[in-house]
Amino acid sequence: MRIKKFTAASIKEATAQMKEELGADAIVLNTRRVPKSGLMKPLGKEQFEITGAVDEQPAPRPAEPPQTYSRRSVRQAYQSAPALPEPHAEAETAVEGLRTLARRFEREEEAPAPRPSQSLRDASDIIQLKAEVEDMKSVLMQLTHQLKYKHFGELPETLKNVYLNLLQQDVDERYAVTLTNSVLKRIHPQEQENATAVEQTVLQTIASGFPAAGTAAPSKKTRVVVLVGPTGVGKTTTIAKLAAIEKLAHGKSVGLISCDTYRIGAIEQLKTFAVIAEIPMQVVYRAADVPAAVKKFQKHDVIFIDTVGRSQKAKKELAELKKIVQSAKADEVHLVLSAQTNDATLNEIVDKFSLLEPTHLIFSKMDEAAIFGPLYNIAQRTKIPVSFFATGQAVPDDISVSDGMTFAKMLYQGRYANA
Ligand SMILES: Nc1nc2c(ncn2[C@@H]2O[C@H](COP(=O)(O)OP(=O)(O)OP(=O)(O)O)[C@@H](O)[C@H]2O)c(=O)[nH]1
Ligand SMILES: [Mg+2]
Repeated sequence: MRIKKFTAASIKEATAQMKEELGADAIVLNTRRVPKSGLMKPLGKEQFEITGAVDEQPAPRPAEPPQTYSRRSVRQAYQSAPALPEPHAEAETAVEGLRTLARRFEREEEAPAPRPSQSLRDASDIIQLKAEVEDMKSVLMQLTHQLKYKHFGELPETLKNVYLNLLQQDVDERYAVTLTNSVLKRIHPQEQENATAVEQTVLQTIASGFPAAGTAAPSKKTRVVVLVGPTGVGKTTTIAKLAAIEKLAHGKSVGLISCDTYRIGAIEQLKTFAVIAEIPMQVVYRAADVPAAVKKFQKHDVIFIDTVGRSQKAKKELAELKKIVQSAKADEVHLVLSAQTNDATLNEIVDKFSLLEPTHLIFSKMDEAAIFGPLYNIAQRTKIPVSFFATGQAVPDDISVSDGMTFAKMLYQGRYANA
């Protein structure tokens, strides 16, 4: 047996080399990827090595089997042969029976014996098949790699990394393309290979495109602020934080209204806070009672209205919520979105809650999120100003006014920066 290794850019090429040198009967014993020596190029930096083998002399036909038969094979052949006559039958019939038996043995002998190397060949075929699949995978990967950059002309490596990083953070492809192109336009050509300068430009580009709402303009009129959103996203906690900040940090007079008479314990949750913070609170049971409650706080600077959490799929309940928002004559409707929600669900929530005409988005639970691409996508898609980032359970500390640069860092660096 002759064994030889062949190295080429693809399995196919290496196999062709093997067949040419060792002949058509050669088989593949093994394949592996090997790094290409010399300069590493970004694409096609690997080669494939196959180990081929061939029998130099054709295997001799197995020797004629001796004309003896095991008892078992004789018995089997006998059993499957036409029934032999009983011993007491005539001699000619017995002879004919023996002839039939002999013919069967002859037929068995003529049948080609399986070639001993058949299973080896099968194994070799499987190895080769696997290697070809690997080969195709590698070509596909190269194609995908090229397709990823199809939107761009020549892109420096640093900018390719920007694009890939944005995709990794689940930024929608079209926004990632827009961002990368904006960075390319903004950055000085001499800085394009400077990773730090590129990152700074990326952060500035994300920050300047982020729809931060900024702080509410001072007003003599009472501001009526309603928080709405799916269940458990942090509406009540956020209201407690905001009410405490308005009162303690800004010295405003605050009124609280809870419309959540649906969930057990919801009223108590806000009431406990209201008592501690010494903020007056009203509970309303129907949309029709909202105007009276608002009127009661008409001398206050801000009124926060807490609503029951509703699934975006609950049409009837969302229509009820709309009545509350309308009865309150809300100045601001903040839709609270949890940072843990995926793209598709966020889209559905925003679509269904658009019935309530949200004026702002609040991003909650940002401290628990692993990536921020979905929040970026929803902000870009809706262009609804983002008012606050809620970043923990502590009242009132874990909240901040939304800010483009803070968000840019979280998005691009893929982690909640506790700043
Ligand atoms: N980690 C983290 N937890 C939060 C945040 N905001 C709220 N929570 C927690 O989330 C849970 C639900 O908060 P709630 O304020 O009751 O949520 P809700 O939207 O009012 O819930 P429903 O009224 O039942 O729809 C509580 O355990 C809060 O402490 C946040 O920004 N980060
Ligand atoms: Mg609540």
